[in-house]
Amino acid sequence: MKPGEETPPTTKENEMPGTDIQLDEKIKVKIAEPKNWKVILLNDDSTPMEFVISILVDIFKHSHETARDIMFQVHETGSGIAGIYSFEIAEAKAVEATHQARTNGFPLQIKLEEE
Ligand code: TYC
Repeated sequence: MKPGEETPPTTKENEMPGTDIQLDEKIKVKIAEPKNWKVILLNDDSTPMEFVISILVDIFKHSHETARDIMFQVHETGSGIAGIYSFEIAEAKAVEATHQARTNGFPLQIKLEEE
């Protein structure tokens, strides 16, 4: 505005243009919960039992007793759940466990499965 020019009357319209539009539709936003992922250990013939237990304790934060139970579950049935996490955490733990296995020369296989 120029100096001395009269200010226009304040109305709702020129204060906040567009705010007098009324929407009579309700907008429903549905956001799905992100799925969790199971980290599954697979059995093999040569990864040592104690190594699998140490992975379950160190990376998946189980007690030694629970780790032993999970390891025997895998050994006896072919597979077992190490833990259930968001995809990013599941992937990071699977990568770390696989890396430790390969570094030690063991063929431990791990897969991720959506819940
Ligand atoms: N079957 C292995 C053995 O007898 C032990 C083992 C358990 C290997 C669990 C892998 O994910 C596994 N040494």
